Amino acid sequence: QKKTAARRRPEPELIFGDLWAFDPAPESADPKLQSRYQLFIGGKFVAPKSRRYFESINPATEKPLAEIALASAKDVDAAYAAATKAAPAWSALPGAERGKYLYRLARLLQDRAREFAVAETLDGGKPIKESRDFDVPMAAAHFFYHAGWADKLAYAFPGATPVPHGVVGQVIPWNFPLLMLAWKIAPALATGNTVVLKPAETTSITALKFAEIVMEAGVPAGVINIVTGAGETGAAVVNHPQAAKVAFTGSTDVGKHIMRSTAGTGKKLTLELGGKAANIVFDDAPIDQAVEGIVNGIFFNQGHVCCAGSRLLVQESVAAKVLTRLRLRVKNLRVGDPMDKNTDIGAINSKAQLDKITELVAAGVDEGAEIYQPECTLPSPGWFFKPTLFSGVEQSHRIAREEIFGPVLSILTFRTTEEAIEKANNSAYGLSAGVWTDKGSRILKMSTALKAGVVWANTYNKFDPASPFGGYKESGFGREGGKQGLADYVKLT
Ligand code: TAP
Repeated sequence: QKKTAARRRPEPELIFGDLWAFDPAPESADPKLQSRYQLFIGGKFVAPKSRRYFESINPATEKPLAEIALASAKDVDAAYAAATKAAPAWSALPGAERGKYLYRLARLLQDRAREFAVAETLDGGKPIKESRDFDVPMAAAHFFYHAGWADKLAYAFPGATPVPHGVVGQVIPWNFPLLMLAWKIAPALATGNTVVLKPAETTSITALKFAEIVMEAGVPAGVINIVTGAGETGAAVVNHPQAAKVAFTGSTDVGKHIMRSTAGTGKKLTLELGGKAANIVFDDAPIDQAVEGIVNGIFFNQGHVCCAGSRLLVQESVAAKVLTRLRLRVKNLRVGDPMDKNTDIGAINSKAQLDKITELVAAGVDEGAEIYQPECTLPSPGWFFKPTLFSGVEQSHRIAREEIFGPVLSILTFRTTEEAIEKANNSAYGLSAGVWTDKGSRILKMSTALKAGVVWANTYNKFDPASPFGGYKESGFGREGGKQGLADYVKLT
């Protein structure tokens, strides 16, 4: 009988084999979008003092989805006032009580998972199978994980008393809108801080839907405030005098700017910035498995991933074999409607990002690398880009040095382990890396030698809330996730 039941249950379509995935209720698939979203300040939705709104566009159709309030400096002031007022009571709550709110947020996200997945895909362009199996479950997992820490902080910092900073200003990018929100809000709340968060201009909707959940969960007014807008709103969040800590995820350029503007203010700062990860394949690697890892590493979320395996370093003796198999695999990727659950590569998040990718790909051709793109028809309207492989790439090429943040892989070769290490570390960035080999000793050697915050071995893009994530060099500093991620949200006394 057991066997029959097992046979009847369809295999979940988990492309990234995520442990945290679950079956959301099918009836909740309606994204329930409002035509206009207000700011979320002091526990309620309020119209912006600026009286201005901007449109959030569906990148797969180029049609507006909703109007979003544009927060001015005065609105950001109001958000900080609410967060400051809420801070003493929130930090004084017993950890177990704060944990209950986090558990509630996690469960409500699970209850409305399908609705959130659809909203995330419509607003950001990522394939629905990714938002359904990765973004939303991982966001819920992040709240569950930090709920567990809320009453155990004394164990995380033995011999010291962790004290929250107070109000934290948080600014996030557009590539994983809900997940980045979870990475920011969950540890801040667990450690007793209150927050003012600004989502990216092109992907504010799931943050505002999250505000609905915050109300439903009864989180005290002012503990979570969400202000939407463009870069100026972000700058107002970062530079506000009541921000005791600033947590930023985004580009290295803006990160450098923020570091300069917060210098000398006494604000605690953490930066999660760009990357140009090396995914390194040795000749003893299981090649088919490695090819899947390469594809996942660069084409997951259209390559809009800070830790994307965007530089493939392949050992010369297997380079031709890997390239042939890679081309075949790329030929079979489905580019198209993000709402189709068979789509592998969805829409590019914005026209500006599409232009940036197009410009860098043209530079790759100009500099002499060999381009491969499969024959396929891209949907129109909508912002789409073909999966692209560049072979014969030199270290000096722009496509080997600059973050493309799109579905474009630059392939370089190496002969010896030392050459692989030298090439992998020859980057201004240091966020992540991948190593494919049969030898355990080589994995250990590489993970020590590679200057990257995360090194995956014989896998890629594996995440867990318990595992700290963050970079070296121009990829930023500070860690998110795990016990280490909590440390940036407290002062130890
Ligand atoms: P950015 O242009 O840097 O934008 C990030 C956020 O900062 C957005 O909310 C943006 O608002 C805001 N912003 C812009 N100018 C600002 C300023 N002067 N002061 C304060 N905030 C400002 O990056 P992006 O294009 O959204 O995201 C892509 C980048 O993020 C990539 O480089 C990627 O590698 C990085 N990223 C890193 C990680 C980690 S964990 N390291 C994770 C995801 C992404 P607008 O949206 O309105 O411009």
